[in-house]
Amino acid sequence: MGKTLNIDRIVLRKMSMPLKDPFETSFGTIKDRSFMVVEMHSEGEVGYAEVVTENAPLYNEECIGTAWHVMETFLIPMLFKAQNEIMYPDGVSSIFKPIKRHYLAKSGLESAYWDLHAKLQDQSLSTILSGEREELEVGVSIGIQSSIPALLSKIDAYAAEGYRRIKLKIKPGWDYDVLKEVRNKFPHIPLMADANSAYTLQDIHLLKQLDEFDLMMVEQPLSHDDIIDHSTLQKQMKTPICLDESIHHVDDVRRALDLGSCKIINIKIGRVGGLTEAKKIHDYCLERNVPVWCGGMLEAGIGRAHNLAIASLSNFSIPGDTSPSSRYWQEDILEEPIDFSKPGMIQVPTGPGIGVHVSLEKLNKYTTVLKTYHSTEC
Ligand code: OSB
Ligand code: MG
Repeated sequence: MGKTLNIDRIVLRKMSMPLKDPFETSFGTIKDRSFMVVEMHSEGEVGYAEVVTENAPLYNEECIGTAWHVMETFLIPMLFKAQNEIMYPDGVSSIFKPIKRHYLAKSGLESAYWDLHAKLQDQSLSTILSGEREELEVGVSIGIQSSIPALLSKIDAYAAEGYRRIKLKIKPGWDYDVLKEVRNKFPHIPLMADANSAYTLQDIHLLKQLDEFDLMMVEQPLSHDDIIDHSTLQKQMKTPICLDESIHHVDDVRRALDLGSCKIINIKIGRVGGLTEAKKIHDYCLERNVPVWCGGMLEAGIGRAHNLAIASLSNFSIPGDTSPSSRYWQEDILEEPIDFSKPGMIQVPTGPGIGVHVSLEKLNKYTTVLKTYHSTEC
């Protein structure tokens, strides 16, 4: 608790970073990752966060254009205006409450505020959030490949690196036969599939057939905004359903669990509007004995570090999409990239805040637009 934070300026950056390999999902292919970085300055410290959206609104309804607009026009002025009333970082989400949705935009500012707060307290973000885990098991998410042999060799390589769980992206035409061959070749590997909402209840026959493969879960098989049809599907499927896109806050989780729409929750800090809601969802799922895991959004090092902090909470009992920097980047924006501590494991940073050092040189190298907002202007 304690004194309020005095933010003197906020910097928004639009970033573009080349991925090592294109990443294909049911909603499209990403070659260069576009996203935003938020810097929040106070007393010589800087809180950082990423806004994990893209140029186009394909994962959800937000894109960089909408996020920038909503942050610049509404969220940043609201934050500057009300900052003296914020006694603790969880107050930021209350300030943003009048603005509907725009979770990824809100999360960028809210998460930067948490980092800044933790740094000014000289404590790690994990500690501030009451994280208990020091080292995390890591899974990998593998995009749709050009052929099944190409996929099998990718899985081989990631398994050899020590990843504790393999997640495969699926879509109509890249599903049953692919999973069958993967299961034949890797009978014991912890395996799951993520459809990014590519199916409907008309595909129920096919989805039920996935029960053959002993998957840990199927992630978001049906529409991005649905919890009703998922409940129908879950009643007919043995494999646990995990919701990603459909979950924005703890009430969504309550409704989904009450309806029996899923048995596992993917928590992404961005998708739920920031760390406060992410922790709420974690705590609620713990009460209801529902496991959670930390999803990924092709983050650079700043977002990766935020994910490690939240994933250090006790109920993150399933390996997350919290891979080392090298999974996606030739060069990350950190002085030292995030790496395995041992195969398949990553240590939660213990330094102040997100506990990683951002390289200003690399940050600038991949910045395409930069704008600074001063508290006095609002
Ligand atoms: O659905 O989890 C998803 C990447 C972009 C958008 C949505 C998703 C993903 C991933 C990648 O699966 C996870 C990662 O960052 O490693
Ligand atoms: Mg997903």
